[in-house]
Amino acid sequence: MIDRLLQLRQATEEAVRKVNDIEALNEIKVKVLGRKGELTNLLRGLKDLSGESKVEAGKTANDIKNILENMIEEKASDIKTREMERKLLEERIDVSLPGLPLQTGGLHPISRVTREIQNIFIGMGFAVAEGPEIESDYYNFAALNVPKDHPARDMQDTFYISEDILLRTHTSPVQVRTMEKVAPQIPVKIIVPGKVYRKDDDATHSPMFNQVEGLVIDEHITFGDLKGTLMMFAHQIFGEDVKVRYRPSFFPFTEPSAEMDISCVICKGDGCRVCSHTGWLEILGAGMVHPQVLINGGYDPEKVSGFAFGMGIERIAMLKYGINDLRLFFDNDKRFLTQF
Ligand code: 2NM
Repeated sequence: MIDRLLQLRQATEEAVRKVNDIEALNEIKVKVLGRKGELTNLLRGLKDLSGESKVEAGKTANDIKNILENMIEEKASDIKTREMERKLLEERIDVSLPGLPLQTGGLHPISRVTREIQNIFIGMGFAVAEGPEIESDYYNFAALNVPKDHPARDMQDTFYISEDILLRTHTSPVQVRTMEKVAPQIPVKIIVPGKVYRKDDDATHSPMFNQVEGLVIDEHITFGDLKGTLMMFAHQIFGEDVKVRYRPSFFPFTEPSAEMDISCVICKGDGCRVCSHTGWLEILGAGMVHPQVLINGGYDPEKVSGFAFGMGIERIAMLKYGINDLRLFFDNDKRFLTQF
């Protein structure tokens, strides 16, 4: 009996040592310790023994049962630990691997330049005003002294919604609306950013583009105020080293009128394709507000005077960033837009 017990112990220990998965280990456990297991069967045979040998065999059988149970228990926990380690290794995440870059949104270059222009004028005491893009003939043309036979009023140049309603061709109607609202208060110091619409469509003209216009009204406003304000603006947006010059021009709503040029930001004034070999770039139109426009806005031109100006944002942005094709702003190509 003892021999058979020792033999069973040795055989079982060997089998347990060799086994590597939990199912096979369970099979051994059932085969030896189960209800019909080999050790259980041997224990059943104890009842045929008697005296000393029964006691001895019983004790040995119980010891072996405990030893094997412990061994199988330990082996099971070994297998589980190894299985867990294998799984962790297999599912390991390399936390040092750089993550996928997040696609973050950003401002359109036109929005950036608009804000930059706004901030420069806010720094000089201007307020920002906005108004409707669908306008009446009165605010867009008549109040601004634009005569009935002016080419801008032609169907060819303006998007008409009806005979009297149109898409604004400049943001000046907002200046007139502001004057009406606040007159005869002084001073007026506003800039008006926004979309405007003209019936052009080619490489250098878009049917929709963005403008910033400005208006100052106060006592004793002179052309010197206009020059100083716009020179400050040019230096802040293009750099202190740019030169400015003014040329006479014509607008129905200003008298006198002028155009401001800056020394070419590409060639520094030497002459290149961008400045048509003149060394100068036209960047805005301006002038002293026409007395009739002041009257239309509710001001007395005998008591106050003013200057006004207007510029195209796309053109400023193209010069600032060295962009050669206007259509890039409207294509929505992320390869272009993500550069800003
Ligand atoms: C320009 C050029 C010159 C202008 C005039 C006015 C108003 F309403 F005050 F009369 N607003 N904007 C103006 C003057 C605009 O754009 C090239």
